[in-house]
Amino acid sequence: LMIRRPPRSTLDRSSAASDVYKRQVGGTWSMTQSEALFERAQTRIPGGVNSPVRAFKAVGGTPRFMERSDGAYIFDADGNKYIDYVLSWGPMIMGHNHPQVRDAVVQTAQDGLSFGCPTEIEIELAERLCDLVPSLEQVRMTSSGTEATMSCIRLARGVTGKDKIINITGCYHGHVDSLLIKAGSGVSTFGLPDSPGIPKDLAQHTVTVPFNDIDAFENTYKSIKDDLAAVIIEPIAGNMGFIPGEIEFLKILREATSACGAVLIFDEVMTGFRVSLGGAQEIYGIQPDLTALGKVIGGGLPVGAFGGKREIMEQLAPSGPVYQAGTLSGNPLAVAAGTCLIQRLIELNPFEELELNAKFLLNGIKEVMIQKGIPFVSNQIGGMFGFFFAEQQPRNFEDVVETNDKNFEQFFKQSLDQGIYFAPSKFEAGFISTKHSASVLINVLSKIQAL
Ligand code: HOZ
Repeated sequence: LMIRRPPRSTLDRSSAASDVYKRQVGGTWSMTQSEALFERAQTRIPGGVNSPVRAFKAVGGTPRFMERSDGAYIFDADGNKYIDYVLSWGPMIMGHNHPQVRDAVVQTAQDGLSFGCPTEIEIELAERLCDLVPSLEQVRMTSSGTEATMSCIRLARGVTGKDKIINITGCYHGHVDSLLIKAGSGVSTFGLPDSPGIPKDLAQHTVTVPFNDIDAFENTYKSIKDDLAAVIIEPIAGNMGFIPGEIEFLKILREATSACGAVLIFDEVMTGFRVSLGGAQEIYGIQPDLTALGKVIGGGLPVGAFGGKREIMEQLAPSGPVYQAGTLSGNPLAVAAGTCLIQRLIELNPFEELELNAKFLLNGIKEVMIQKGIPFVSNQIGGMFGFFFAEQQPRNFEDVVETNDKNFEQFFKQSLDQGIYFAPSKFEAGFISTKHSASVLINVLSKIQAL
């Protein structure tokens, strides 16, 4: 069934945007549709977007308003087609608008959109997650990754009876009060390492340590281990660009938390079902006590989940005293989409191929940059990747800050003009899908060679 939008000329406009609209019907077309929509959006939506990085502030220019997507492509309101390396910030690992995932959602919707009661498909998804992710024995669904990490923190504090959290600088765990201290992603993009609105009394319980810095961790750990509830980390960071954790650093976190009875939390919202079927913890062979998931496990619908050892998870209400809940948690449409996508991933196990394709892309870009004399480094694992305009691979947030902003901005804009959509901030990671075939990659590289 095709639902057609009314022609633009009949759309009802708010007063502040009506000037924009008049200019359009007057036939001058002095603005693109994206520009007009952005102007209109800013009247009723703060900054014109529902999540800050989308506003293109770090790179300048107008965010493109999207209308539809298919496979490796997204299409904007002006009819432009882009090869997409953001992929809804990760979930679309088998391409946009995957027919089987879409069918699973449509079919599930025939029977109802939400019940606020348990359903069998929630058990199936929980079983699948526990089978695949090494450290999971029990799992609880949420509606976003932010809720998942927030719940991990509460549970860690609840089971340990302690308050202090070690958070790693540049890691981003959603906009959770306790975790927005020197965080990555949008907060770094906008230079807001400590957001207003977080009570000092709460912030004082979060201590930050640089990524991959064993000495700094050990010093901090020694001074607070008796009060330590949890250490939380993205084992492969995807919110200060893409930086894999170093195995020695992750091992130290595991040993130290076990030694003092604190909870080790891996935020695998990005890396779960993105770098391998078992996530980063499978790649490193390190099992956290709790894991936060999101993105791919919802197939593109709003979703999150957290899970871990049975003895910790059973402390959650209703089996235990730590309260956590959600009206739309385990929503049937999100669960159906996620279960279907995970099933396709199990059948295809595309992670090696995704990594080879990402590497091919990045090597191609590097050759172009070498010819131009522009320092460029890159990295990739499974279907996630990143690049920096720098001489050396950054190891932590402080290194990322030093990478070249001007070169990033120029590359981003030129690529966008050529129909290649990379994340609009150097603090974000890139994503590739099974639909980014050899011919798509060759097309991208020929465009980049012409930049
Ligand atoms: N949290 C995402 C960045 N890591 C941004 C999500 C969005 O803007 O849609």
